[in-house]
Amino acid sequence: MTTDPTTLTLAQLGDATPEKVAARFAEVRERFDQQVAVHSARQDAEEWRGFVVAWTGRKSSVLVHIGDNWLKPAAKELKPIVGQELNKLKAHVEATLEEKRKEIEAAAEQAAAARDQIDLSLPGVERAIGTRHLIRQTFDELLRIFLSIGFSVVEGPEIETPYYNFEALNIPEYHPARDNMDTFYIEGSRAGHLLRTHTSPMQIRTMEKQAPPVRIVVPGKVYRRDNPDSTHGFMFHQIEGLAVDTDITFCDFKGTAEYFVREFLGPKAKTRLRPSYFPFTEPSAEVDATCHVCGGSGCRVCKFSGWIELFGAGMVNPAVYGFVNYDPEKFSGFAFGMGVDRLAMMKYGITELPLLFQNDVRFLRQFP
Ligand code: 2U9
Repeated sequence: MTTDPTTLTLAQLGDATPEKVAARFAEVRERFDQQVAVHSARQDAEEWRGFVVAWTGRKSSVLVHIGDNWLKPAAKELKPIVGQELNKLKAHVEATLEEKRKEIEAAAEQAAAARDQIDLSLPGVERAIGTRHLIRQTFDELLRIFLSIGFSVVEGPEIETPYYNFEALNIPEYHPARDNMDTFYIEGSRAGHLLRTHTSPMQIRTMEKQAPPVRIVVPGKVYRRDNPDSTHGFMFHQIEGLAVDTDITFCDFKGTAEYFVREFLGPKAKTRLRPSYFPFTEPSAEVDATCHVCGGSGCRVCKFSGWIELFGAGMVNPAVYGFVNYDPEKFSGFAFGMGVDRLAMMKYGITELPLLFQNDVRFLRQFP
C-alpha cells in the first residue's frame, strides 16, 4: 500500500527542483481527476461528500496535508513554486468540485422532477373506492320514490320504550308481539327499554310533535328475536310510511301503492291488494306486485302465483290517533311497512339473507 505522498515532505520525497515539484503536483492533480471520475460516476451523494471532505476538508485533507507537509517545510527557494502549484491545484480542485456539485444537483433535480413528473397520459392510480352496500342502494331507491311524491324522511332511536313500540301502536298488553319471544328487552332497564321491532315508534313521536298534514317515511334498523335462517335475521332494515290529513281515503292509499310498485318494479308491474291484519291499521292489506321474474305467468320465485308480496299497509287504525291527540273524526290516513332486505333480495335475485351481512367482497362487488 503506497504511502500517500502528501503525508511526507518534499525533501523526504526527494523533490528538490521546481520541475520535480511541478511533476509532484501534476501527479496529485492526475490522482484527483481520476478519483473525481470514479466518485462522480457512482452518483452516491453520501460518498461524494466524503470525497470532497477528503480533498478539501479543513481538518485533515489532501490540500491541508500539502500545505502542512509540502509548503510549510519547503526549502525557501522552492516555497514560491510550491505556493503557486498549491494555489493552482486548489483552484483546480475547487472549480472541479463546484462544477461536479452543480452537475450532481442538476441530476438530483432532474431525478426529482422526473420522479414528480406526472405523465398525465398515464392511467390514474385506481383507488378501490368500494360501492354503496346493496341495502343502502335499495334504501336510497325506495326513499327516492316516496320523496318524489312529497314524503319527508325522518329517523328515530333504535332503543325504544314499550309505550312507543307497542302501546301507542294499539298493540295491547297481551299481544304476542310483546313477549320477549320476538323482542329484545334491555336487561336491567326499569322502563323496560327494548330494541325497536319496527320503525313505527318514530311515526308516533312525529305525530306527537306535528299536527296533520303528515307525510313521512321512516327508514332504519329493527330487531326481532328471530332464529337466523336464509330469509330471517335478528336485525333487518325497514321503511315504514305514514300519511295523515283531513281527507285521505283508501283510494289515496291504493294509488300510492300502485305508484310505488310501478316506480320500483317498472311501468308494466301490476298491484294486487290482499286483506290482512295489523293492530295499527284497519282495514289492512298485503300489497302484492306482478312477479318481476316471470312477469306474472308463474315461476318458482312466485311459487307459480305470478304475484310477489311486497309490503303490508292499511288505513291508520283510529285507535292510534287517541295516543297522539289527533281527532279521528277530522283526520284519516294510511300507513305501510316494508322489509328493505327482503325487497333487495327479491329485486336482485338473492336467496340467502346472511350474504348481505357477511361482507364478502366477491358478493358485494356484484352490485356496483
Ligand atoms: C303508525 C300507524 C301505522 C305500519 C305498517 C306494516 C303494515 C307491515 C311489515 C312489512 C315487512 C313489517 O318489515 S316487515 O316485516 N309491516 O306490513 N307496517 S302497516 O303501520 C303503521 C305504523 C305507524 C302510527
